[in-house]
Amino acid sequence: MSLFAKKLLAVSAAVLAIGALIALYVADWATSFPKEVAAAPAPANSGGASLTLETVAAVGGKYSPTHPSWVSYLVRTNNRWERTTDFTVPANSVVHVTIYQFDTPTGLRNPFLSQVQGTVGSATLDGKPFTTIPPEEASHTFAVPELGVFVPLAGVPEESKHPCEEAPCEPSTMDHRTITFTFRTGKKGRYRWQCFVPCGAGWYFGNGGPMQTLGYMDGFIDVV
Ligand SMILES: [Cu+2]
Repeated sequence: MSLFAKKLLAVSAAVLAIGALIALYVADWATSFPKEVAAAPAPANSGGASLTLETVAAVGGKYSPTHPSWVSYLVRTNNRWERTTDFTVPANSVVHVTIYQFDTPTGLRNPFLSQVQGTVGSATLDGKPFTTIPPEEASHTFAVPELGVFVPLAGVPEESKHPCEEAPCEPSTMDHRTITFTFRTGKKGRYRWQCFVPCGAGWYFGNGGPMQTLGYMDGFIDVV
């Protein structure tokens, strides 16, 4: 075989291999979405919909066999916790959110995001209205930038007595913070939401892994 033929073969093989990897990336990762969960109707007379979420320090092997140590959001549906971050909510409506936050603080790099913004009325932390938390006490945030909604979630103290090791975390027996807030939806569409705390421990600047993969620290709110 001539040198030219060898080179041609090597380049062709490399192009095919890279093409196959790109195809796999698109088919297996970039186009896979978490399961959609519809917000529950809000309690009588309050109108709108309600979402109950929890944030956990480690999602555990039951919810994520491939990434048991990742931080994650879970949603309450049909009386159990599910790991998904795609929620359906009604258009031109209010959504009442309750988040049970079980993780310790990581801290926000941008203190602007430690202010509550874009909610209807006051957000509450452990039953008390609040407008901001010290940036270093943030464990995660719930933010829908397109709707101007930013809510910081305070962390559980490191020395807490009954920490939750891995999901599902149980609010009745394990140490947590409770955050509630309400936001208004507008027209139909798909809105991205995400955590802004660099909580992906062990990843570059804390922003890889669960911060970059749908179904953990970010997802979509489908307004329908
Ligand atoms: Cu987070």
